[in-house]
Amino acid sequence: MKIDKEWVIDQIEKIACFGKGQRGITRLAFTEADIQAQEYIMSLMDQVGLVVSRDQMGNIIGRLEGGDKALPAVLTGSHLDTVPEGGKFDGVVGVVGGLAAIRRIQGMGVLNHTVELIVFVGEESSRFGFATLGSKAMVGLADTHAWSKAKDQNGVSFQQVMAQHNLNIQQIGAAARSSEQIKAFVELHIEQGQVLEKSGNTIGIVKTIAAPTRLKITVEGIAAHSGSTPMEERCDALVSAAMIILAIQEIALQQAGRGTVATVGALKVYPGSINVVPGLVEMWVDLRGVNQESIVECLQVIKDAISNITEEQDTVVAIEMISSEKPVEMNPEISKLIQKSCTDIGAPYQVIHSRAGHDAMNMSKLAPTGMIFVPSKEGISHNPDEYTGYDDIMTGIDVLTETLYQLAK
Ligand code: HGY
Ligand code: MN
Ligand code: MN
Repeated sequence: MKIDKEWVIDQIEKIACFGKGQRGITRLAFTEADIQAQEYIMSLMDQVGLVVSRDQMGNIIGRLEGGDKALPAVLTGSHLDTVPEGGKFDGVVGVVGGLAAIRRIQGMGVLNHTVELIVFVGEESSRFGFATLGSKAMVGLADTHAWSKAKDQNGVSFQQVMAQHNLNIQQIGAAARSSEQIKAFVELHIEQGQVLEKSGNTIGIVKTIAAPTRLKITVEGIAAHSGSTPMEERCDALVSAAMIILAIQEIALQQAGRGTVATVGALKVYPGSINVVPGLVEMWVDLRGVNQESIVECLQVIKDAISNITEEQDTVVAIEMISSEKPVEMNPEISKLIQKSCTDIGAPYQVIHSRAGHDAMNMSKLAPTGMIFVPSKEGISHNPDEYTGYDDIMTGIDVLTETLYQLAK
């Protein structure tokens, strides 16, 4: 069945309405806007004739039954939740593109293998601090103990949010699937970098996915009166934090040649009043790379720098490792299949690393996994100006369709 570009544009634009704000789209995991987008996709899956269900984590599964039920399924999918003030393409391209590919496959007669479209919940770490919740649950890596203690910025616990949606955190384990059930997983996603745009290629075949190492750093000083406390008698937690942030920037720049990056993306100052010398600062660090040695070295140099700064500043620092995931290689056989689809279709492609994390990182532990990238304009993502041309998205859907067909026929 020919899927016209207008249908794809229409779906992406409709989903973009859920969580649309003054600046960009904010559709955090399990918020009203996220649930609305999920319900919209479930209704689309139903309209298209898929068998629609949710697992115990809340992941949505749309099945196009194959001719031989005994055979393992071929999966595609991505996520609908966004970062705060995000764009309309991150994750959505893989969900809408996956549905468009399945609609095309429906027109090719009944294939042997079942094909499934998955909408993974909670891919972004923005709300609860843990990334790719849904795919972790699907591969049996749910950390229900740590997740049960997670709270969002408003103090609402992950456990409460699950319960609000009739999901029981203690039953998340039942969402885990066995590798016998799944033949392959292929995810279509925007690049979120500028490699494809600069090279003029439309398709990126992902070789390695950089995985996040994340820290929470708490700096303790002494809150004091901003007027009556002499400069030399202060123990200013925010000054120490600022020195740590600059040190992290410097250290990451030294590792940049090995592809490692570090970001301090969130910071909280207490008590946060103009007339109080900050007594406490919390900050969150996101370290990424495809070279594990460089990540480990970067982490060690950051820790050494922190202890020097706090000694000099007479402040106290605690470092909590939130996560430390290793870079993940995509399956060479699946990548070869994607490459063959590109040549058969005549889509210009190249092999690429993913600097962003994805559900495919986890799914690669369950089944042979591959990723297809389409270009991001000026490499912008996690930003209201995130943009991917619809012709490029359609080429990505062409490649995804051909790859899924070859796997499922
Ligand atoms: O943070 C990431 O890499 C992705 O957006 N989850
Ligand atoms: Mn993202
Ligand atoms: Mn994403």
